[in-house]
Amino acid sequence: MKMILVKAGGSAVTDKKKEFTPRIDVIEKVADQLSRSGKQIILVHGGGSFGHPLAKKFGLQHGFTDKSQIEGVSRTRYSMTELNQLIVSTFIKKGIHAVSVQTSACFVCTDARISLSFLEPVERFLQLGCVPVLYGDVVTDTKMGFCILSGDQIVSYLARKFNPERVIFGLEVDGLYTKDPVYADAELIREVTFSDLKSIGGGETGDVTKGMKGKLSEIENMRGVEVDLINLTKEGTLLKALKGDVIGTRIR
Ligand code: IP8
Repeated sequence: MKMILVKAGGSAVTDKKKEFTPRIDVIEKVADQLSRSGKQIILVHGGGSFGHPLAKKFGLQHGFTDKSQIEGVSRTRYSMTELNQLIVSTFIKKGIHAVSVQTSACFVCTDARISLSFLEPVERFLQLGCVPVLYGDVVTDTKMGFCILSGDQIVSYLARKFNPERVIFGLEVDGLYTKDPVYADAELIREVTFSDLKSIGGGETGDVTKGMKGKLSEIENMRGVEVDLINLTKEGTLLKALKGDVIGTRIR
């Protein structure tokens, strides 16, 4: 069976307006749908209010510039572990055999791009029938000292390594829009080709990893795989997408 890669966006699984605040209802909804799908899954979640405010406060996206940032490296790493634990424990309560995989222990970057990885545990846990759960994180970088590795870059990397059946990005909006969905005339795009992605703006989110623009540039690296963008906060969307229905935006 081919596996499905799911990215649970930080803006869907946390309250971006309140630091360190999870959206338990969304996390439980995700868990329910994953457990009902019967699919093999690798899940990657974002940082949301557990990652981005701290990363921004200490300027972690710029890499090492000053010793005072190291406190931020440690605190951000710890905070991401807390969010990950919460997600994994919710999954386990719902009967999913989730296994946390610490991102900074299996990826090293060079200029904020993955240059080294150790994914054998991910592959082997998957073969055992577990659901590996990775996350956007602060990782070491051979040039910058450290950097922020987004969950989106991890998904794009895993998609190229593991050739999944499909990739699903769970957001807090319905999909990809013709412009930032804060504008009333923004329209939801149902289907788009990889070649047309460049012409779409998408909108900013204030994330250190560049929000929708950053996401689209990672998606561009996944040509050949079917990619769905869906609203993770709505009832039943993930289960439908896992079964192959077009719920939000399909990119192919
Ligand atoms: O939310 C970034 O991951 P993303 C994680 O997937 C941190 O961009 C630590 C800010």
